[in-house]
Formats: sequence, C-alpha cells, structure tokens
Amino acid sequence: MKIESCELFETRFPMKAPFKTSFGAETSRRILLVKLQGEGITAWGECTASDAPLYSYETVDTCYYVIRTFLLPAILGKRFADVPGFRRTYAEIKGHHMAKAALEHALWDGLAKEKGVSLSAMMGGTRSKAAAGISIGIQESIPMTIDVVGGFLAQGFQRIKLKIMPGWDVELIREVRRHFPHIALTVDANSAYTLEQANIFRELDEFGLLYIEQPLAHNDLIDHAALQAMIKTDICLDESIESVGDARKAFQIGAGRVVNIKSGRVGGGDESIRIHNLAQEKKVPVWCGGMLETGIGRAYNLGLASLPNFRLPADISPSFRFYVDEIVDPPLIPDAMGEYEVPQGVGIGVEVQEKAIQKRLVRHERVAP
Ligand code: OSB
Ligand code: MG
Repeated sequence: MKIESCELFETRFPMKAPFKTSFGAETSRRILLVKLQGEGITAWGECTASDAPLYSYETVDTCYYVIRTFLLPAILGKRFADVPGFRRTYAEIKGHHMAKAALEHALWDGLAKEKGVSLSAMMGGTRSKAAAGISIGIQESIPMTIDVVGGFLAQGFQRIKLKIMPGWDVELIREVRRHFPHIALTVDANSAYTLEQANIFRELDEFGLLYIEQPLAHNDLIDHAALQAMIKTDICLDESIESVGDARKAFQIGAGRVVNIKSGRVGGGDESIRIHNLAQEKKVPVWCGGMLETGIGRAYNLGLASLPNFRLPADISPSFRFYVDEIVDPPLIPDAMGEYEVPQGVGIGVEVQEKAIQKRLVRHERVAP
C-alpha cells in the first residue's frame, strides 16, 4: 500500500458509566483514530492511549505529537509491501508504542484490503470464533459487584475479571467466589501493590483464580518472579510486557505464566505475533486484552485473538457497554454462549461510519507529503 495521506481524528466519546481501576476512573474517553489512504484503499487504526499517563506514560497528546512530528514524515509518500518494512522506517524511534501501533494497525488493515483477505487470515489466525471475557471496574460495594457479575454471566461472558486495589481485594473475592463457586474468575491490580504485600496474594490463592493480572509495578519483573515463587495462582503480565524481549526475560526468570497481549502496548500486531509465538514455544497461554476501544480497535483485536495460542477469553465487550455511539457496521456483539465471530470480510471486516466519528470530533488534521 502506498501512503498518500493520513488523517488524524481526535475524538471524545462520553461513557455510559465510569470505568474505575486502581489508578483512577474514566467518565469519557478521548480517542485518537487514524485513517490512511492510498491507491483507492482506505485503512483505519485506533490508538489505545488514554487522556492521562496512568496505565503507561503515553497519552492521547503524546501520541498525536509523535505521530505528527516523527512517524508521519517517515512513512508518508512511501509504498509498503509488508509490516516489517513499515516498522523499519521508524525503528530508531524509541518507545511510544501506542503511537506506532495506531499507524501499524491501519497498515495491517490496508495491506489486508489490498490483498483482499481478512485481517485474521493475514495475521495467521486459525479460529473463526473468539471467546469473550469481561473486565469489571471497581464498584461502589460488594453487593453491587455481585449484581454486575451476575448480569454479565447471564449475557454469556465466559470469564469475569475484577479490578482490585489495596482495601478492595480479599473480602471482595471471597464474597464473589461464595456466590459463583465455579466461574472462571480473575483479578487485575494494574500495578497497585508491592512485594511487601505478598500476603494478600497468598490469601487470594485459596479462591481458585484463573490468574492474577499485573499485581506489581510495570517495571518490577524481578519482584513478579519473587511473588510467583510464593503463590500457587498463575501471574498474568500486562503492563510489564512491552516487547518480545520483555517476554523472553519474564519467561526466563519465571515472572509470570500467562500474558495479556495488547497490541497497542507492544507497538502493534507484528510484535504481538512475536510475543504470541514465543509464548506458544514456551507453552505459556496468551489472551487478548482491551483498552476500552471503539469498534475499530475491537475488530482489530478479534483478528489478533484468532491466532492459535490465544487460549483464554479476551477482554472484548461490545462497544455499547461503554459508549452511546457506535462507529462501525456491523456492530461486534458476542452470541449467547459468549463467543464472537471473528470478522471474515476484508481488512478489519467492519465498515467505519465517518459520520458517527464527526459527531464526537475535537480536532482533525489531514497530512499529505
Ligand atoms: O489493565 O486491562 C487493563 C482498560 C483500560 C486500561 C487498562 C486495562 C483495561 C481493561 C480492559 O481492563 C477493559 C476493556 O477494554 O474491556
Ligand atoms: Mg490489565
């Protein structure tokens, strides 16, 4: 695909209810969308950065800046036959994975459209369905959490993930487990604890969790290894894995036994596949995480989640759960068994509704060489 122009759409989508994690609550979500065009092809990517640098150091504004100032000058006007060639043009730029991934995701969509295949086929996907799990933010009370969990189970979600933080952990999980003794249950601390609090994870050990996601800081691989040696439950790494190199080191020292792959966090689909393949070789299951994406990002995630070693349910809920606006057609919705059909149309397999994006537009720019 030849990159003849890039449009940046900075949007703000109101959320139906706040999504609260150990690092804060979001009540609306600023989302940066990118559109690449060339030789009759239109391709879309979604940036997974948030408003504030709480999940990682990247933000909507740092991504906008890095894309506009450094990445677009490297790629505009050039033709790319594959993703590795695209990545090489900006390989010297350190970090800023979410900024890079927004463009790289769009290139995957564009190349798949050029070849006339689905994103799933182009990435090496082998499944036509992906299991849906759900991530539940911190609620006001334990009884409210139990109601919310019951509601999502009734909708078919195959795995429940509860956000935890100090003071909202052992009691919560004890009660949820008492109500739902047999469900696939996980927790996500988003880095809220330190190794000194290992006793909390020893207590959580008794509840048969599928895994404990990112208990310690994003840069504490060694402490994760120490914690993993102290507890029975598998640790799943999210924030700690920013590259295949991080995954190699984590596996080498036993810092975790499961990986949450978020393509934005690792710089895109190419790096996601490398992590997927290494994990498969090491017999480590992976699953596809989420960053409250719109239908564009969720469609992309479904393509990725169709690869063979994505063996655990994904954090992919339908966009109507968070947003009043739907920006893709058809909307992506799991069936009553908690399974998504992996889109089989060309590229991301959904039609982007630009009018719906216009409604929530904050800033727009078209850049051409
Ligand atoms: O840690 O997995 C996380 C959302 C925003 C930031 C971090 C995380 C999340 C989620 C995913 O839990 C929720 C979703 O996209 O459905
Ligand atoms: Mg997480």
